[in-house]
Amino acid sequence: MLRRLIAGAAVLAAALTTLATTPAAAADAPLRELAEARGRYLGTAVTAGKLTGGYADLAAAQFNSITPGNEMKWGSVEPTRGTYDWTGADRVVAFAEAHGQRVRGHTLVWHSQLPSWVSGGTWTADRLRTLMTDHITAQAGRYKGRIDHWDVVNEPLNEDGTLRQSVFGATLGESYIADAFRAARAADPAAKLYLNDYSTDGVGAKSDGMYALVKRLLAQGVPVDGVGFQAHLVLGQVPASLETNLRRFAELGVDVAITELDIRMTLPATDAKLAQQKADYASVLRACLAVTRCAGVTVWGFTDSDSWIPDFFPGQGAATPYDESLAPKPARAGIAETLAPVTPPSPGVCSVTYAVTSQWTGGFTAQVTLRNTGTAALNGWTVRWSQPAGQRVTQAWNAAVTQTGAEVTAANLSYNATVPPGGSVSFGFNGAWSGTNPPPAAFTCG
Ligand code: 9MR
Repeated sequence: MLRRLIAGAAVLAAALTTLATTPAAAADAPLRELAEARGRYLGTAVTAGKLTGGYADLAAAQFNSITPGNEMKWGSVEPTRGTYDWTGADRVVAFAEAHGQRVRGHTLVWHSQLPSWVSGGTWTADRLRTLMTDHITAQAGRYKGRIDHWDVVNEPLNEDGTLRQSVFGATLGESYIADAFRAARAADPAAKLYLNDYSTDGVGAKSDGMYALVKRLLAQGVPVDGVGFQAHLVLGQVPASLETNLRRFAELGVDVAITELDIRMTLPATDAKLAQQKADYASVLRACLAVTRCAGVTVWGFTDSDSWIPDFFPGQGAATPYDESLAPKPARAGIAETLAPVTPPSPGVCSVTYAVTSQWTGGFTAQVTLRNTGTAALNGWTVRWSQPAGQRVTQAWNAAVTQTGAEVTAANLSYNATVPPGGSVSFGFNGAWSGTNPPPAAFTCG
């Protein structure tokens, strides 16, 4: 239940605004905290066997969503029919839960990394459909209630937007997609169910095919909640239509997410290439922030030592935000600066982020976070803002909130008066609105 609420909040986070953190200061904040304040998640794919030491520390500190890079693929979990090995998948899920991270389950049905007993078999349509739904029921059922998003079907399309003739497509036609989603919904009703593909990031033949497919599935009542855009990109070639493309899918009534972001370059990496990569990461993040239904961004490995690129594209690499020794690259700053609070800085000691976490006719809930960006502890604090459209605070928690006309003042309570340097405190309120519910233009804090 809690997981649903958190996921819902991310999607509904409609508005936020802030004061007083410079991009440079933001670069020091954990990426997961910056993303959360913008109503998004920031995720990474990980390798279960590497989740120790500095790799684990960074994965835990910087990201609030985890995708197992390989451990949930059919070939990993069901190498022989009916015999499951959950070791790697369990390890990743346990790690995420221990660090307050969501899990993107990847993936239930894919033509690749299939065990040979599936890919090499000769199947009647009925038999293959049963194998597929049994697999989904077992895997989604095992992690029921613990997965935020499932990539139910991965890479269903050819480059021209037609159905890939995988063992599933060739044997079952498009109907396998609907059957897979229905089986996943039955096995884990709380998970958001995604269709995921690559080279669908910009508007083009393949994404047009995906768009038409999603429309058909929704028209049939198939429970598709989201579309994932892998975004395995090439340096300097972020599609100009990325944001437009995300938006047109969102307008179909589904969530969207960037699910496997990396930006590869021809090696060696130079300062100029790394600067371009920083700009490219920033523009992908900006596209997601610009589309309300973009739930978040996942990088496909956060360190260059854990990236698939050098193996698959000889001579290329350096595609992720951290280098092989786990040091941050300019791309990491590009992410941080893009996620940083949006209002220009003022020379203050604190910053404020504001997010509407849910909204309904006449009412809304907002969360406000004050962060101490100074070097001394705050002992007692207030946050002030002006409600731009007549909104009224009706109830507040974790702060004493008063409103006179449009002017609102929130003050600490005794138990949360002290905020150490770099620390933050959050409070929330319910409000009433009519007409529109824009965020406050600015906050003062101190
Ligand atoms: O990162 C994965 C790599 O370790 C595997 O060798 C590879 C096998 O195809 O799969 C990689 O992840 C893929 C993901 O599951 C689906 N989209 C493309 C990714 C890169 O190949």
